[in-house]
Amino acid sequence: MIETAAAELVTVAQAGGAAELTQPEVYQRVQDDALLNLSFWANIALAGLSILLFVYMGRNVEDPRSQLIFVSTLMVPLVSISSYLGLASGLTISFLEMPAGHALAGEEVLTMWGRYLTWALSTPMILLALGLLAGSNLTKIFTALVMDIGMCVTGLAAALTVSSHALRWFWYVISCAFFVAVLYILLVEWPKDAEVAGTSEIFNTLKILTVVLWLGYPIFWALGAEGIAVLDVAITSWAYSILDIGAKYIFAFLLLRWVAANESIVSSVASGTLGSATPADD
Ligand code: RET
Repeated sequence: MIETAAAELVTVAQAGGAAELTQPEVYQRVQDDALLNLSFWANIALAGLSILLFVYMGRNVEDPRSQLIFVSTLMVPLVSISSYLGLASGLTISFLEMPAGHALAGEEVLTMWGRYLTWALSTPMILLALGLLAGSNLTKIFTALVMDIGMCVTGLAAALTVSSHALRWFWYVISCAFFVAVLYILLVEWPKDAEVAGTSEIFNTLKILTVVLWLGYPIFWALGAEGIAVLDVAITSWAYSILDIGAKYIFAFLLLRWVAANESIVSSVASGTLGSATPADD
């Protein structure tokens, strides 16, 4: 009974175009596309170097809140290495047959779904670090993180839905709605908290960097093969990789350099913030 159900599932998956290529075959396709493969390995190398650099930068940090910012930020390149290894090995890539109505309807489109999955781990770490820097409270930090995870998971759903073209975009719109909540906290709530905490200068620099670069992701999704397909897969992958360099490594470097040099400011905002659910500025 269970075996019959499982066998039916496999047939359905194959009929839907998913999982038709084996992992070695996907890996081979990635190998054949030098540009795509290079975009993965460039990020793996960069993530490795960043980990070493950030550990070195944090070697003397003693304040627990500053250490938490370091750990949270360090998670970003750690997740990144895993994310790009998943892509380079073919583990987290599928060729999905696009539904009727899509610009590439009926064609197998390379879908790097591992990216969206790992964003659900790395982007909350970025937001946690920013929320701590802003001296925000638990309520706002929690809200930003869950909205962000919602954005990534529904973005994953948009990329993996092949039953209906309209539903792909429906998921996309839901993901954007989560994103708007994240943007609201970043642009409206946390700047006020950072003002009170005395971290507004660095916070505002990182806020602008984050908002501008993060906006690029949904734009490239929409223009790429998974969206309206005016850009091909390798270009989209490079676009994500370049956005990643700014949104992760440059962001993390600027943040950690500042935190390492200003531990006393970070530790002085600790008391009234994470430990309490009341707004930091009232
Ligand atoms: C998707 C598509 C659906 C709509 C939206 C998206 C937003 C993605 C973002 C990703 C940020 C990723 C980062 C990764 C760093 O590791 C999922 C592309 C709104 C904002 C910063």
